[in-house]
Amino acid sequence: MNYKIALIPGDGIGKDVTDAAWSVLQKAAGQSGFTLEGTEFPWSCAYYRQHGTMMPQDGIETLRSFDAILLGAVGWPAEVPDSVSLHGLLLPIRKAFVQFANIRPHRLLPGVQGPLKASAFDILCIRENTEGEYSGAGGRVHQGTKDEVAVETSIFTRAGVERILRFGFEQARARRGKLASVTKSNAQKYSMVFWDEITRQLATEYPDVEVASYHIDAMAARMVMAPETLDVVVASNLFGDILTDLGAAIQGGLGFAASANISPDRTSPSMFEPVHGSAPDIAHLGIANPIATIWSAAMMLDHLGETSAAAAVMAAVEQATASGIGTTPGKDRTDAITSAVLAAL
Ligand code: GGG
Repeated sequence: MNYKIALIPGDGIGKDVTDAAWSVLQKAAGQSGFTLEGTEFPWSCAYYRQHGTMMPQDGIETLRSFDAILLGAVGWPAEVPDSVSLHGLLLPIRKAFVQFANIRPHRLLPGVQGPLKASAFDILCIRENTEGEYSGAGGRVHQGTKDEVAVETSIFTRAGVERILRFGFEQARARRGKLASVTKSNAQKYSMVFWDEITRQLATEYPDVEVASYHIDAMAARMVMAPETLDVVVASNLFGDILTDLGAAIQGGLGFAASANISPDRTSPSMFEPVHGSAPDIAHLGIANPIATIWSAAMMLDHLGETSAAAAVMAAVEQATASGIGTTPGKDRTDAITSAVLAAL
């Protein structure tokens, strides 16, 4: 079997971490008897400076023919505003390919010391990925005057909320049977009350899943105080984005936080990327931790149906971290961590 993979390293440390993950993927593929054919696209803030757009006009159509996308990081705020780079590349890909489920696992890898006393947690955050607060609906008028107004509307559709919650229920059913649905329905009395209602409606179809609704503030506290009580956590685009940085923190840092943007009906490619951004402060120093991207690459193999290769990559990552490699920020260089994973593989 041959899989066509679109590689978008992006900005900053994106190139270092995708190169690392690609070398691990190639070795895993060779061992498991399939091939991965990569095509690299230079779409990034550097591309924007040359062309005035983050990707070409036919970028989405170009990506459509691939089996999956591996992305590094997007953003170089010193030269391109983050709002331009995010809305020019990452968000359009997620929306165009209906990658409505952004899956982000949070657990401690062996040998990694998190900041909490609790170490036995295993949380799967599922972030709604195509609408909500990141819909891009809004505008500004009277710019630069004292009468200036900015409006940004969150869009929650029944179809969008129902499909992400149903995805969450299914994941909970396949794991430990617990779903936490996150809103702020005391303050946001339309969209979030709507989300809570749909949670209750779907719960009747999943009597085997234990469901609880939390406000985002209570969930933030619970992830710190009692993370071991959580299994699957499902949240809107913005809330999921914020909670998963907290998830990254409790699992030892952004260097360990993996993610998959899943298009569940498989009519379009899914995209795999670390949660972290381009980290301009450490770009080009060769010290970025590639583990989040290697873990995301393992999620890609799993999605492609190469489950034993995916498990082998994760076992290799865990063997490397258990021996202390890559567990302390800044201690091991990107290539040393990659070599340790390759050796374990
Ligand atoms: N690794 C992808 C990346 O560059 N993430 C940075 C970021 O700001 N992402 C926003 C988002 O995930 O919505």
